[in-house]
Amino acid sequence: MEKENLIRNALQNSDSEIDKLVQAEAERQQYGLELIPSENFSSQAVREAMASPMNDKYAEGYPRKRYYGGNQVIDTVEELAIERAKQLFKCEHVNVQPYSGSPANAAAYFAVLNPGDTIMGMALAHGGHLTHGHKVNFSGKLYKTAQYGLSKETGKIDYDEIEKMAKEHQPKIIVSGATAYPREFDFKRFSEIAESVGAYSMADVAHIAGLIAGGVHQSPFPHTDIVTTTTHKTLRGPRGAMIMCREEDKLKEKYHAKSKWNLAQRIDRAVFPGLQGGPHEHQIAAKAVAFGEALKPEFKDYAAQIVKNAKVMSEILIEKGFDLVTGGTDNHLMLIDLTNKNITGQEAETALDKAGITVNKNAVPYDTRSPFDPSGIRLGTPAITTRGLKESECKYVAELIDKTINNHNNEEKLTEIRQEVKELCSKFLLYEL
Ligand code: DSN
Repeated sequence: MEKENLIRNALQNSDSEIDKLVQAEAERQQYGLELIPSENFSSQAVREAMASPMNDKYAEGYPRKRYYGGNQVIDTVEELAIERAKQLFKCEHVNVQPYSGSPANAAAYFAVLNPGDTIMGMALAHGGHLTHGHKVNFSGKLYKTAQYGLSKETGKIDYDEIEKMAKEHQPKIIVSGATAYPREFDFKRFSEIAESVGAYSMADVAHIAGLIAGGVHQSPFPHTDIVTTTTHKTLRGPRGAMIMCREEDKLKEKYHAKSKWNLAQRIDRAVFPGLQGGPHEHQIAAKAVAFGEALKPEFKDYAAQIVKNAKVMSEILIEKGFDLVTGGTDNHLMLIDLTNKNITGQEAETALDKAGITVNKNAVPYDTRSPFDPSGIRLGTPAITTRGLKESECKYVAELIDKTINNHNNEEKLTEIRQEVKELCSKFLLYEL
């Protein structure tokens, strides 16, 4: 990518305290390696849309049907975001108003479930998400849940086991998608299982949306009823989310026979007025910009490069004796069980931070340690790929990770690695600072 401006003239003049912190964060990003797989660097165009006067407009309702005046321009922006998203994901209906991933999932459930219905989703401890039915989250409090895990032998999804669980628990919705799963999802199989028990199929593709848009991961369409995603991960847009679905409710007779709404209408009504108030139109403008970027042919190259980079890093890490859950990766992320390296996830995260390499500690399937200091770390390539790193640099990054883990108690060595990280980052600058 080209170096970008961080325009903040007014901020510098009016609030130097916050401005200095913005500068400090930009420097941290510029001279460190960002390997958290859910993070990315949005373009300057996306950030300019976020910082535009669109921030200031209230627009409850939907395009051409608003509760406030003055929405002529806003309507066009939201219509563009919807049209671009439809084109990108080849889906029938899109709602671009969800503020973020958790509210998107909440609205999806509100659209089709009643309190007390059963959600089946992947357990957080195996790589799922809080909103897929965890007991401390609204999804596990309002609804009954059945949580599936990964195979103990392979670390992969066991579709036969999910089918068995679905028959036993008779869920009303089956959720696929994860935050720490390094393999491809078989959305067709998920939907077949859902259909066999008369459940809705939902895919939360937040992590892999950019890979789907770029054609390097299978699409959940046309198999899946409801698809939610954030817009800021591999999709490289602003913080935010959207819900995509088919128009028709295939289970209308079974669950909503008396309702006059189809699935698309139920989703829209669940987002507003069901859950949210005024949509964040600056964020929606920025989503439209990001979808426009993702529709360009270069985005396909970007998505393919994310996967190539992850593959090469995983090969080097395996060579260096790291235990990758599932034995590798098909997508943008790697989950590493550090037990054989005699270091905990928290210790590794701290040492890597000192070296300027940002990852997050993460539980591995069947982890016996606490989530506050689990056995693993999770890392991925979307952000470093955006800044221009290719296979040869990614090999080097994997070597730096190995060196850091081997020297995690050696402050002098960590300082040396920090310098190597800075030198690498200086060749791939993000901002004009
Ligand atoms: N926080 C996100 C992630 O890191 O995967 C999930 O919401």
